[in-house]
Amino acid sequence: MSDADSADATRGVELDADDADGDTGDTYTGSREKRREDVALLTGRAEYTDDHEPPGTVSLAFVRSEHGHADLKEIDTSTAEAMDGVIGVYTWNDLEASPSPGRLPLSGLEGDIPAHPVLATDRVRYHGQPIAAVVAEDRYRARDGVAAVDVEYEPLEAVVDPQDAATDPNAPQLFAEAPDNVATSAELGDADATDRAFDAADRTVEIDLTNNRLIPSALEPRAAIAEFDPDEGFTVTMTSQSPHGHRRKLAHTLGVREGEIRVISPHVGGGFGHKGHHHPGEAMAAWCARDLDRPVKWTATRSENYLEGAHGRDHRTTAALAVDHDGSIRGLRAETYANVGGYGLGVGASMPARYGRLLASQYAIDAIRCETHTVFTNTAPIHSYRGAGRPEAIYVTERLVDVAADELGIDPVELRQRNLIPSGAFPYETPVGATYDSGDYEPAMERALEAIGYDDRRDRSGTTWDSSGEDVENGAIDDGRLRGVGIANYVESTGGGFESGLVRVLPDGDVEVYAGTHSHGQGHETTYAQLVADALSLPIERIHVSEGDTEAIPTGTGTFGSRSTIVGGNAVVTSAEKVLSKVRRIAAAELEVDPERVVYDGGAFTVSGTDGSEAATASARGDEVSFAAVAEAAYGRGLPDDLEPGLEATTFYELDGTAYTFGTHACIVAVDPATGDVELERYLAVDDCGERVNPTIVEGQVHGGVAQGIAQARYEQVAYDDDGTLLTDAMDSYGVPRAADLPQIETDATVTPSPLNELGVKGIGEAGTIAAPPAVVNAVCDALDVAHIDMPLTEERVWRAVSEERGDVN
Ligand code: MCN
Repeated sequence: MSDADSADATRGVELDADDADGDTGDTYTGSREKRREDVALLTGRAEYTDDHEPPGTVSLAFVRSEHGHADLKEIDTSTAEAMDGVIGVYTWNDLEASPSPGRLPLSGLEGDIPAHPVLATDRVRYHGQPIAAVVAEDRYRARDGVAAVDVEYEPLEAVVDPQDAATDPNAPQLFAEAPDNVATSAELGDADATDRAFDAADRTVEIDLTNNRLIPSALEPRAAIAEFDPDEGFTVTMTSQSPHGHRRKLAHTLGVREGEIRVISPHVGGGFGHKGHHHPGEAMAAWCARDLDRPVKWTATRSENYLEGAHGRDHRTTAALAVDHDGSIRGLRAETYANVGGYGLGVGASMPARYGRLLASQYAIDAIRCETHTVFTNTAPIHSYRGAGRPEAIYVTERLVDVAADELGIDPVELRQRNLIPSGAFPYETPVGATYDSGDYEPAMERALEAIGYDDRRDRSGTTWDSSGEDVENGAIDDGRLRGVGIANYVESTGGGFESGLVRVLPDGDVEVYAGTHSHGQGHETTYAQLVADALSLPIERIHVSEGDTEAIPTGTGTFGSRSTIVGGNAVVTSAEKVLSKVRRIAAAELEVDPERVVYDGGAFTVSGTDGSEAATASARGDEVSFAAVAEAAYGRGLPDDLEPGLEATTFYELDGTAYTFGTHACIVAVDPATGDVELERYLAVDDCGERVNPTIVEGQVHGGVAQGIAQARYEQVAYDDDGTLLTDAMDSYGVPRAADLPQIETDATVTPSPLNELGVKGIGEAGTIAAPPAVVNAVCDALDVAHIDMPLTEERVWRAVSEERGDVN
């Protein structure tokens, strides 16, 4: 895209007054359609997995490891087996004796590292790992059965910190096949070029930081109900972000063919990544259903979800920035130890791609070098959690930039502006292998700075505002708190993989849309309907969107990586266009003219032409044929000889490249130095995800993501003790914020279309989780005038930082 094109392509969407909605008016796409799914969700009519209970359903519960690391000496199931209502008790021996491999598929790991067994073999590697399964007539008796299983452990020394696990020669080794507990190592960028950049730069700025470990806290815990029929195979109703992906992985674990499994996923109450991963619970339910010939249900308790559901983040990073005195960034270096937990669930593969490739953020940095080591520890498996590598990367860069600004005595905004990739440089290739498709960073940043009143705030940051003089005129409050302002720029890689979209026109003209993605809060039922209604010029009420059933839907990929709109959206639109071209041919036959003469508008076909031709005649007659009449013709009479009956099309859409969403988030904090309490006085997000299908849904996505980003910055921290016992196994110990803990989130947008797809869209689902942590931490560090505090910024940490800064504590 040229400079001029890019400038034209960027148009700000006003926050205030009449323009506030950014609604583009005459099309569904770009309008603020109300979310169709919400009526069912809000009135309790929506069916979730646990609501499904076929006749004869029995309950599954797990005996879980009480230790982080231990050998299993003996498992005595005899008492449980004899209990009233208990139907089956299983251990690894039963799985091993069956034709099923009984292990979750490994992905992204090198060598012969054993894959996660559904039930532990002879050793457990994390607290909560399933050891035995008990099936009983109801969930209470299943739990009683679990309590009656006696497990004899021989505890082993545990390691929970990934850097210790990889670098301490005395650290316990989890797998003989993974020396130093390292699952994978990856390098990105040119080491020599980076060394040269550091040698040439005026100075080096360094930081050591932790990206804190998190647990996804979806409202609905994971659940599955598995049914087995010897003729039909398995039907697994489950909480899934990726029904086809789960079918593939279940087939692997059960040792059957994909065609023998149907996965149905009804409404899903949030996932944030972890319902895209393959865990033991769902696979065991399916295995038991086949063994017992009964429908088997498993619904995780909140604690089980916390013990075993894939966690997120958990990086230890040492990073450095090579900068000149004038603020030019010449190079960046990062070395990261990333925890993968007791078994790898595939994070090894996504680490370098998602993490290292984002380290340039929005800056033109000549040389970047990133080394990552994914490391086994005695903790729950880690996988992608909303953002999946991007929040970790952007946090490193945006923190480094603030530290550099402080050391150089340059305003952090000025330092950012000096290094932004210019709008004329797109597509832009970073030194770590990312090609940014489009971007125009300056306007988004300007909007954020203006809206937050940056210059004024900056002048007064790090000071307590008192009631004298100018500050009062500027609205300052005499409350003795320290104010700070934080800015974070970000980019988010979106898209990836293929997606299926099927559009079927029924004989009465109604339209069914099927997509291989699966909404679990994102609102696809609304946004896909908007896109298809426009593509077919039909009222949106005629469009019916379905996801979540592998039998009804062509093989797809799923919803993660903020890919649904850009890949799934383009798939359904392409199918709609294919259908429309057939509709046009049928209409032409009905109107007895060439297809080129057919004009489609407002759901009806007419004929253009004034030249005395047959078209002109038809036009003069005022001939018109409706979309519904054409649909009917497609299934019956009047079809041209060269067309087969039916009116549907399927597309397997793949994006050629990756679309990079971007933006600037800004935040103002007030810190009470006496207590360490932090109040977010304002939080403002300016995001650019290209064309917005539905601005309200986009803003909702930003709100949710920012809430989770603030949660990471301020409240959430998974804690294990040295033995690998999970201390934060419930919501009373894990700090999920309540609504009242969050500020009003203000949103604004610029629109820079992606040239990679006709809709011009990019994803938005994870932006908030990426930008919010550095925005908040930058603001608090600014207020306290300290270089760095690790997340979460608990009162104690903040109070200690203030006190240390003032020399009050040692
Ligand atoms: N959208 C739009 N215009 C755009 C981009 C997106 O109108 N330019 C709309 C979409 O049409 C869609 C929504 O915004 O309705 C999100 O779209 P997209 O960015 O494509 O992301 P996905 O639908 O693929 O969702 C995935 C993303 C991820 S990776 C996680 S994790 C996540 C998230 O979305 N988990 C969520 N949002 C969540 N929201 C809820 N409520 N619950 C979760 O678990």
